[in-house]
Amino acid sequence: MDEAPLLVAQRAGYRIVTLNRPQRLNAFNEAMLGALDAALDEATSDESCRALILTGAGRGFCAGQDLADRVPQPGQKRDTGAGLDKVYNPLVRKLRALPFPVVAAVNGVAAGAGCNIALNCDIVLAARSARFIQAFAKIGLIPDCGGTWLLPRLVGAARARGLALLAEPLSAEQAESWGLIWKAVDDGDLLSEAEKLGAHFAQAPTAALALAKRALDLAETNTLDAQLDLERDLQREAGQSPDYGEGVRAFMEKRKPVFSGRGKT
Ligand code: LHQ
Repeated sequence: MDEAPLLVAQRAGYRIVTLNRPQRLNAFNEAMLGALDAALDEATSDESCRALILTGAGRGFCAGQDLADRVPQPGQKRDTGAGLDKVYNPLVRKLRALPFPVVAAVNGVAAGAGCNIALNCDIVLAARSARFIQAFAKIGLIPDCGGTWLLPRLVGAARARGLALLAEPLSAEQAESWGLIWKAVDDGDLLSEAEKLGAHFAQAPTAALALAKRALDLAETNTLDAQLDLERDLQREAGQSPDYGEGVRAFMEKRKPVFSGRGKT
């Protein structure tokens, strides 16, 4: 029997999801994409899950779409947009809307859709030996999975164009210094650092973090005026959560807060 293309490990308050086709650098095939979609749904419906770590098995994080499944045949009518419409775009939307923080632990090369799935995570940690490649130009495609939206926002127009048009690998350290990712860490520390974040988020005011994620996403298209109104509305919602009361009480009592993670009751 084939090995499962995705592994899910439960920890106290968070899950580790591992892309598991190491012989293909965890390139996405249909089975893996379906399993990833289901794993996101399961994590969302588990109230005790307050963070997710996404990583890869073996020496790569993810090499993007498995190209062996997409070899164009002569005379065949091709619609490369259909795969985005049906699978990748809903997956990116779901990933970004998760109601808890998502940490990418990029253990090795992240290319094509694999790179952009990582960059859609809330916090991106990368092993120092990892590389980020907008590989699309090498096969005559454009950056997808939100790449053309994310890149200029994360690293600015000039670097976004360089990355998209040259498709050269970017080291983890360069990615950190450009602001593409949160941090590069020593290879041997990657998973422990990611798990530290998982454990931290497992005790965080999750509902407020979900609202902060939503506000930051909407800020990309809002005017300052609209964003001030949105902050008012979301702050009102955060203020009705039990965690707000607990956070302030704990501060006044000089103790560590015990957050439930729940939203307004
Ligand atoms: C692979 C792959 C791979 C299959 C490595 N597929 N086998 C959207 C819409 C519609 C259609 C298409 O796709 C998309 C979204 C996309 O993601 S497009 C972009 C697809 N990805 C790429 O173009 C990246 C292709 N891979 C590479 O350029 C290299 O493998 C990188 C730079 C990632 C890593 O290079 P190396 O470290 O030198 O490893 P390698 O090339 O030797 O790869 C190891 C094995 O993995 C090798 O198999 P083999 O049997 O020879 O050991 C590769 O063929 C296989 N592999 N990526 N995407």
